[in-house]
Amino acid sequence: ILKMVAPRGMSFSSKGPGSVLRFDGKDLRIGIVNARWNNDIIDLLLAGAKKALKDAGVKDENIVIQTVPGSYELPLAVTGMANAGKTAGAPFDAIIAIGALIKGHTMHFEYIADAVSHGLMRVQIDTGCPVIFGLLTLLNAAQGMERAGADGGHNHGEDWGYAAVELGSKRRAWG
Ligand code: DLZ
Repeated sequence: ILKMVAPRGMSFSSKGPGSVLRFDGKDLRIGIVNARWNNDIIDLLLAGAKKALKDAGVKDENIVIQTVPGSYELPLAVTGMANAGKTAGAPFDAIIAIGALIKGHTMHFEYIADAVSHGLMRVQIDTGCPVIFGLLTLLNAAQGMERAGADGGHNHGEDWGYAAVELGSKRRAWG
């Protein structure tokens, strides 16, 4: 077993999806459903996701965005979007669900986080449409702003955009 040792004062990190694999999004149709709660965080994540989609070649007219009040509404709205796309003969290749849940003083956060996580997994298994999990489960708003790339940091929304293009492309290959 090869053991990697970081030089003194440095640490190795394998966090994140690794280097971005390039997939061509020019023919893909991507949906985004975002919750409006904690909208400072959401707006940045949404911008990051759109930036990545465009960078991967997804056309503006093939990016459809809907909003819902809060994260709890995401699974049903994503289901509706996936089904509506199929019915209209313009199926979505992937849908990104974006929400930011911030822990409060009651058990509310735990219940919603659990329900939404399971709900979104169920949607993609049931519909066959890849659902990208853009739900941040946060201990405070500052964690969310950091993950949304405020102050020039890494914006997780970009990862979700690229993940949507990768899964959308792969799903086409799977048939
Ligand atoms: C009610 C609520 C609370 C307290 N906190 C959040 C939150 O941090 N993030 C979020 O996306 N939504 C929150 N909501 C709203 C619920 O998700 C949902 O919209 C309402 O309970 C109505 O179903």
